[in-house]
Amino acid sequence: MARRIRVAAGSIRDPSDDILTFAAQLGCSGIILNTPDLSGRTPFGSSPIGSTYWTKPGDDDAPTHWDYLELLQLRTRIESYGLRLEGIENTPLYFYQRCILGLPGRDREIENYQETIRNLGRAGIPILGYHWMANSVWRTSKSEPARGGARTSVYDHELGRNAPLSFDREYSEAELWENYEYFIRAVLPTAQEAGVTLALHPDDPPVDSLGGVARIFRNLKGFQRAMETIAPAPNHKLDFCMGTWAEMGVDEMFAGLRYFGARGRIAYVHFRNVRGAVPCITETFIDEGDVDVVEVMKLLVEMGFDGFIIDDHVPEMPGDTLWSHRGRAYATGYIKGLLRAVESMTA
Ligand SMILES: [Mn+2]
Repeated sequence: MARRIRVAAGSIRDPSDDILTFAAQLGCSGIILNTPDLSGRTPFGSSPIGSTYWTKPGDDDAPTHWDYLELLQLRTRIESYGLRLEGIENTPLYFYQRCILGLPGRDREIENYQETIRNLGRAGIPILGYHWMANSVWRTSKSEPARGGARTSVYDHELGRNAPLSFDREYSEAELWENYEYFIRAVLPTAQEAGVTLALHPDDPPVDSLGGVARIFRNLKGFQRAMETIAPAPNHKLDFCMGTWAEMGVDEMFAGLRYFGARGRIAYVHFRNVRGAVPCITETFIDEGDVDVVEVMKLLVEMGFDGFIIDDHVPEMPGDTLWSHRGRAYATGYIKGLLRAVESMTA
């Protein structure tokens, strides 16, 4: 069987010489950037992963779209290391936060988002990952003791449910769906014209509501509604986050993987593991946790998945860097070994 699945590096906000060199040394075929800072602003603080920080609508100094030349320079920089720029996941949240909440000004945000999509297409960057979390990813602990003295992240809804409202009021599930439909139907045709695939990440954690804002991408049914009823298109796919899907329950994860994998609707995979499901989940090393990762890789290969895989959140190992070079070297090596073994067994 021809090898079609690529292993890339991810969670990269700043494509520094150090990170790109490291990714090349690990044998990654490319990278995906996450919320790159193209304008000197830092909406997510030092790390976009697991952050609970987000900006509120109304910050008018903020840039509102990404420019063509910036994107092109990003791509040529990454290619100069022998790596492919697979895509970018997550614009800053404030690029489209009024859209999620259905606030005045959303049409202007949509125009800007469309411009970002066109510029991605012009710059030859084929994927834009996005999500529909108005208040980002939540964790109630980032210091849970893990294997051998590592630390990891936990979301426990018993603690998270005490959060104050994130915005001025509660936002219902019906509103979030209505706003989603308005947004995706406006931007998806632009993406199609531009040759860009939009890839949807699940709500992490996948609970009903957080800080008063409903979460709609928390089960298979929600994804089916988005991908088949509201916005079915060949360039509308999933950023299949194994970790977040497993937070819904391992059975739901496999159901989603089989359903969308068989239909060629998975653009790329966040390959990570967790223990437990909502209301309480703990992130784990890739080789522990509830998900049988061998089974996942076998399914991907059998279904003819031809996208790429990245590691995702990794436990914090003492002495590691902010980007987690140690943790990522372990996860990426594990993923590459697993892929090689499964490919050779199914050849
Ligand atoms: Mn993820």
